[in-house]
Amino acid sequence: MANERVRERGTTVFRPIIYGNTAVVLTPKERELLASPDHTHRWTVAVRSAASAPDSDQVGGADDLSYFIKRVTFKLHDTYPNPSRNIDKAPFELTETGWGEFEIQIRITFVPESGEKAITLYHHLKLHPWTASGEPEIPPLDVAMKLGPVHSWQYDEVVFNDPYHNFLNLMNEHPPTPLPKTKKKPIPFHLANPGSLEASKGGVPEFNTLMIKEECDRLEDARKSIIAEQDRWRQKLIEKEKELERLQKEVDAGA
Ligand code: SLL
Repeated sequence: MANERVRERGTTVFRPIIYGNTAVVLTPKERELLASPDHTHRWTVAVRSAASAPDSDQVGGADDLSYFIKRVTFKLHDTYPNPSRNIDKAPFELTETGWGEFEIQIRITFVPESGEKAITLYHHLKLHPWTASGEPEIPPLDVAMKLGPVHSWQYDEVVFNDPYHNFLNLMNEHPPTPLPKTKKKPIPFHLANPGSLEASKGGVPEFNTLMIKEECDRLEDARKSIIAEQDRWRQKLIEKEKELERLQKEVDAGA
């Protein structure tokens, strides 16, 4: 087709995604049934749409992302057999068992009509609960089990600049489910401490637009404090320069 490879210059299209993992402690029974009895956790690493499906107990994943994602490769720790795992259809996730945390390389390949290069993200597989400071870093398994599933998710946006005309059409045919305005479930995501009351009632964290606002506020506060800090140091520098000038004059007068 004649128009297929025409780029829409100056246009940007993006899709909100989350990537990360959930993990649960295996029961002694489950461990007995495993080929590797030293494994203590079952975990799922995933790339999902940011919005959660209505009434779902899953973080994110309202939309099927296979209209623009062709493959997700999860590169696991070398202690795993065939550590490079390709997932070629939605949901782009992988469930495994293991005993240790490690960095997972997540490579996202886009559909060929996008003409886009693959991107690589990194996620630290989180197995152990988010404990408050002062507590031992890794609680014993029986304690961790009572705390419930561990969640560790990162929000991101996949941005395509100057997309091909056809690809842009394809993207526009699949608008993302918007994030909810407020959290439906009363559990603050970044404090997704599985020991919380909400979690014990089965609450699951969810990304929402309030979190975007909170992040903007944090950035704005950081920007202001950097400016204040700069002013303080600039003032100090001016004072020191004046002092230098004064001392230089003294030296010159004495010479
Ligand atoms: C650590 N640096 O020492 C990390 C490595 C490796 C985790 C963690 C299963 C391996 C298998 C597994 O959990 N590997 O038995 O297949 O904590």
